[in-house]
Amino acid sequence: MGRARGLVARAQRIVVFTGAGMSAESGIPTFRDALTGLWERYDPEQLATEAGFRSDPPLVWSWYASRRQAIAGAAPNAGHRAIAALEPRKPGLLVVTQNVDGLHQRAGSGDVVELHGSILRVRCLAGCGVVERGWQDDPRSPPPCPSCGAPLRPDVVWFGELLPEEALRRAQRAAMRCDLMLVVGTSALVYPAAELPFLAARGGAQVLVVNPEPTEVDGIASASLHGPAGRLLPELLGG
Ligand code: BV8
Ligand code: ZN
Repeated sequence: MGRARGLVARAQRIVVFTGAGMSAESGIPTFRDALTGLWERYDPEQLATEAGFRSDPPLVWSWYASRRQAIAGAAPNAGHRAIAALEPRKPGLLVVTQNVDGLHQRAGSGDVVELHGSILRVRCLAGCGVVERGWQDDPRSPPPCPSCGAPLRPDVVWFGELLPEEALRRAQRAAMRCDLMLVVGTSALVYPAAELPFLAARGGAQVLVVNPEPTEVDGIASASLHGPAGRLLPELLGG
């Protein structure tokens, strides 16, 4: 832990890159674990696709409704809070997340790039431009678009879909410029997000991993802390 704390103390330009493990201690199942009970016979890469939604809108909509319910009942954990508390001491700190749960923002992080969108918004499936944060929520089926009547869909990035251009460009630029990338709670298997730690290392940054399990990123890491984010981040980032 001492060496890792030294890396944080010396860093000027920090990017914190997070995945589902960041929210595990808030009671939000990781992407791999999200398919329990009702959902265990489905493949996330089936449910989280436009084809999956078009083939069975009520099924996919109710999966997102069940995840939204879990998120509404959850709170940021000590890991989210430690990252938010570091911000004033490290001006320019940027959080780049694959999570769609909004917990970094609820913990007080002021600058968060949502690479894969947010489950707290919906947009028009037909792409007429409607994006909404509040809507008549019936967990059984997607409401119609108030403008063109097409179904509304979660404002997330589905597999096979391009990431929001500005978000991806901002994340890649920050990765190439940072001097420390903290990689928390991600298996780093989904692209192009998983490329970011490698971009940072190629740019000369130190890479610091926090994850109970070994991941693809350990090979390029200056240090890997094997344990839960909610326990380790307050120790690593605390003043
Ligand atoms: C695209 C939003 C252009 C939706 C998500 C190159 C090679 C191979 C495949 C591809 C490639 N390029 C593109 C692809 C295809 C695909 C892809 O990467 N597939 C993978 C599966 C191989 N990528 C795409 O489709 C992307 N779009 O490329 O468009 C294009 C277009 C057409 C054709 C080709 C290319 C879009 C990807 C985004 C999909 N949307 N989410 C929703 O949430 O419903 S991805 C979703 O899954 C998450 O956002 C996240 O990114 C990913 C899950 O990963 P993690 O967050 O890391 O979670 P996971 O459960 O895997 O792991 C949890 C980790 O936490 C573990 O390591 C565990 O040990 C750790 N942990 C557990 N507890 C704790 C902990 N850590 C700390 N503390 C704890 N307490
Ligand atoms: Zn519409």
